[in-house]
Amino acid sequence: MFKKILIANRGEIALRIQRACQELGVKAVMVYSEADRDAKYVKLAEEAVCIGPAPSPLSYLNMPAIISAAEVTDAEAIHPGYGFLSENADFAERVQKSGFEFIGPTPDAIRIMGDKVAAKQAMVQAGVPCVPGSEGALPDDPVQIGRIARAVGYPVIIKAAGGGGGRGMRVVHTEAALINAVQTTKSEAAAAFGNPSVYLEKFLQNPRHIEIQVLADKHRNAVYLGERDCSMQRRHQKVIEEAPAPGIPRRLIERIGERCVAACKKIGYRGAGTFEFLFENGEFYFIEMNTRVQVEHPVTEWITGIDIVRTQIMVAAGEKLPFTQRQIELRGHAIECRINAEDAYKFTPSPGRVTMWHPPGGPGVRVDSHVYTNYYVPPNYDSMIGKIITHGDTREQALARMRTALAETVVEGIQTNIPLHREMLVDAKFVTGGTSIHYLEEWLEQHKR
Ligand code: MV4
Repeated sequence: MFKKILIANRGEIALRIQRACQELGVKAVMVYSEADRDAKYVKLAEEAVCIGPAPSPLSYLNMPAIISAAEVTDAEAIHPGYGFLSENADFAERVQKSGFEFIGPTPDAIRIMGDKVAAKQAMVQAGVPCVPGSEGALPDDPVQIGRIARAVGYPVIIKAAGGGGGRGMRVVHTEAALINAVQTTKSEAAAAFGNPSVYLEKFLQNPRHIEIQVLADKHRNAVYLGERDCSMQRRHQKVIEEAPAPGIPRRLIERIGERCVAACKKIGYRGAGTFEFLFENGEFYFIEMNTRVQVEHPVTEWITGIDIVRTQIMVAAGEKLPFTQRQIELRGHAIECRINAEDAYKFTPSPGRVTMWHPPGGPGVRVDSHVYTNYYVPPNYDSMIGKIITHGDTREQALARMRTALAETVVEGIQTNIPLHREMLVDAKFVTGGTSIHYLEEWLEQHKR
């Protein structure tokens, strides 16, 4: 096992990784920007290194500063967390070439999954079901593009190969609008991602977002840890996640999970990963793969009893996965509410001093947050300041515990989205379960204030 790891992230996930290090007896080096200097999770680490001023491009995205911090502290490995440099293949490569272990997949795997056309081709070859569409990037010839779209059937969606997470997409309803939409998406993609390549898919009108968590080691062992339902989102930002996904038969999950594991083995994937699917009319359609630990990993940790962050570190150190697929059993139901420093209905960011932080507790409640009374939420980063996760034997119990947890929680001095969560947790359709990716945005439209 490593003696020392550098944590190249901030906030709640930096604290989460530090906790895993403590449990493994691994020393943690925290890097921080000037904006995070006084945060308690920074003081808690064995060592801490300032990597630059508050703006992320100068600190948490500053590759030479982070690698230098690893050098001066003699760390052996770098955990990138999520966001920032976590899915940057060039960073993973520079980490490796500087003699450190990157806690994540190989640079090649990150690169393939970052190119959505290459990722989809890899999945088709590995037998993972994908959304019907163009095989590979669209050609330049408008006649051929027209033929592809007609064969797929309208509506279609044009997506940038360099996009992902909802960036660089355009829905097309008629042949008349097709060529213009392709041209516009290509120019935007060239400007935004430096890659004009686009592909086309059948547009699914009312799907759910279901994702499969996988873990793989360096010895070609891979397992899936069930699914998560992440359909409750606004503008591609997840708000509530849960596991298992309500109403989806176990045998369907098992079938798709086995496909994901086969794909991992085929491409030599290692570390934690997530296969994102759209689920509509009883069918799964692969859309993207995330090559990092995700914000919502705790719901999977709770229903499987597996520590995903600890396992990431163990497999990066070369250890074999300490469990087989047969040993993985799902127990109960878990729900996560993301706590954001923002206006609950206008969604404007609300940074500033937290004058009171009173987190919930009790049976079946977990809080992942770096916040405390008198913590200052800097305006420079993502608005998510923590997560409340509840577990129960049943979905009903997990929901009931979440309602109690949200009622107990006190955050003063800044605005948060907790009022929205309290409303969602008593919303009849959400409580029934199985709402689509459009549900929250439609609800907000109908409850304008
Ligand atoms: C789609 C789609 C419908 N049909 N692809 C958005 C984020 C990116 N990961 C893929 N996205 C979508 N791709 C086809 N063929 C609808 C979306 C989509 C979406 C997907 C997941 C979660 C939220 C979403 C919100 C709007 C659109």
